[in-house]
Amino acid sequence: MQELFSLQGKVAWVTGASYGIGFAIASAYAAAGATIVFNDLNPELVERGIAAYKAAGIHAHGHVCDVTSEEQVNALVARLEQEVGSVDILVNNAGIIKRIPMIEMTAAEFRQVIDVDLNAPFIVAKAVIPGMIKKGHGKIINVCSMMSELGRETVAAYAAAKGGLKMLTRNIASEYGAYNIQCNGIGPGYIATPQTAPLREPGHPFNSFIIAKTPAARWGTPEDLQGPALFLASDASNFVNGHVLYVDGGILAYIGKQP
Ligand code: NAP
Ligand code: GCO
Repeated sequence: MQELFSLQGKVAWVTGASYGIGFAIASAYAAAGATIVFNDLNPELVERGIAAYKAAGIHAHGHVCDVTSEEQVNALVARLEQEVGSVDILVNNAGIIKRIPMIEMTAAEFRQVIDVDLNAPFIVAKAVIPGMIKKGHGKIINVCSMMSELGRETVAAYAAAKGGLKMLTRNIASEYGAYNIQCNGIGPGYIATPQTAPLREPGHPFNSFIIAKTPAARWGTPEDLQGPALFLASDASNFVNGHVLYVDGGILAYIGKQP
């Protein structure tokens, strides 16, 4: 069984993984034996990430790369092939959110969210798939959301992007499954990270709303995602394709607290 979940000898690239969910997923992959590559938007974040991995006993390869830029992504993939080998496992984790009522949101703001949360996973997956085809295997894990299934006030662009990412996941699985490439989504519920910090401020009504909506009666932690993300990256999931694994403490199963 240990062998089935081992990532020994694998190169795993987790995008936007200096901290938060990406950092937790990459740390789990390192513990399972993978070589870790991550990128972030600026040198300060990359340095901060390298130091955080080092403190956790992990030698991670950090690079500055904006995942919305096809040019930067292709250049990084070429560099990785020289430095660590081609990517076996890709986690499209980098993401942004803008919480703005839809009729106040500009088209430029909407486009920016779609660019990072949907176009970028396409760009990065497209860049690594040829190497996976050559190797005869590959794992792509797209970080989806509750908003891949549900709507809520103020997150129109994010929901459109994460819903689209679920379908991109199914399409990659459909198009490249025959090459032994598995593309699945992981759908975190409400997780305590800097992205959700504004919603968790003391006294914010959203905090008690989420706890009431979650059968587990708590916010998730980035560590809650480690086991499911390892499953999707390992040989244990070799016949699981086009699936979104929701890790949400039961939110999607629950109608809500009865009055
Ligand atoms: P986070 O704390 O905001 O981290 C996201 C990371 O992505 C940051 O390091 C960010 O860099 C980076 N990033 C943003 N745009 C980028 C770009 N163009 N190129 C490269 N890197 C970029 O978010 P998180 O909460 O850990 O979320 C990680 C993923 O999980 C996201 O896709 C998010 O939508 C998803 N998710 C989160 C939750 C939750 O409850 N937290 C739930 C469901 C899904 P900067 O720091 O420079 O912005
Ligand atoms: C929100 C957004 C995110 C969530 C997450 C849910 O409601 O503001 O949906 O912040 O954290 O993506 O899965």
